[in-house]
Amino acid sequence: AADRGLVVLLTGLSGSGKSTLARGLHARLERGGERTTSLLDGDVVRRLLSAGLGFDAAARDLNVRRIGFVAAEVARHGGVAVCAPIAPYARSRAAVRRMVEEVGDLVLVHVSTPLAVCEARDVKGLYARARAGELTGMTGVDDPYEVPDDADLVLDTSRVAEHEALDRLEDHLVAGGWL
Ligand code: GGZ
Repeated sequence: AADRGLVVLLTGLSGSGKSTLARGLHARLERGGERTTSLLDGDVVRRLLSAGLGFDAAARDLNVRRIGFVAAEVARHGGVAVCAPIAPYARSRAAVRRMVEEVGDLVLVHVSTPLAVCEARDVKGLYARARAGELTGMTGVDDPYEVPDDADLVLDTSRVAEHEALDRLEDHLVAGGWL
């Protein structure tokens, strides 16, 4: 499977640590030099690929499908794509799975850091704004996060350190024959 295209999709709440893990995994894969890796960074996706899209259900679904489409193209050519949208809806994640599995493999990682921890971190102050009623449709507050029942790996960054989480991810990819 070392030549199979691979998409690693990290899903979880805002502040769960997805982006940090995605960037860390990307760096490790690049350093390893065995696989060329594309990082579909959330901020960049929202700024370019999904510029102008909001956060209602239809927009989120489209955003996640766009990421899936690009990631599947990377996988089609034998590369690895690492992406980390919230991807709160099972339906959108299933659509990504279908696109990817036509051409390669999908590893779904649920970054399961509890809401209370994400909210305590509140890196961008979004949870505070949502609690104050200044922001509506915040995932975990007044918009749903549908917990995946098909995750290959579940990582809670309030319980495992970043390096440990990255070790587990890497071990999983080695065990699956992708590295
Ligand atoms: C959730 C929001 C919202 C709402 C803005 N709900 O922690 P962040 O700031 O940097 O990451 C979040 C990001 C989520 O975008 P995604 O493209 O990953 O979401 S989805 O997969 O649902 O399309 C957060 C910020 O955007 N943000 N408003 N209402 N997160």
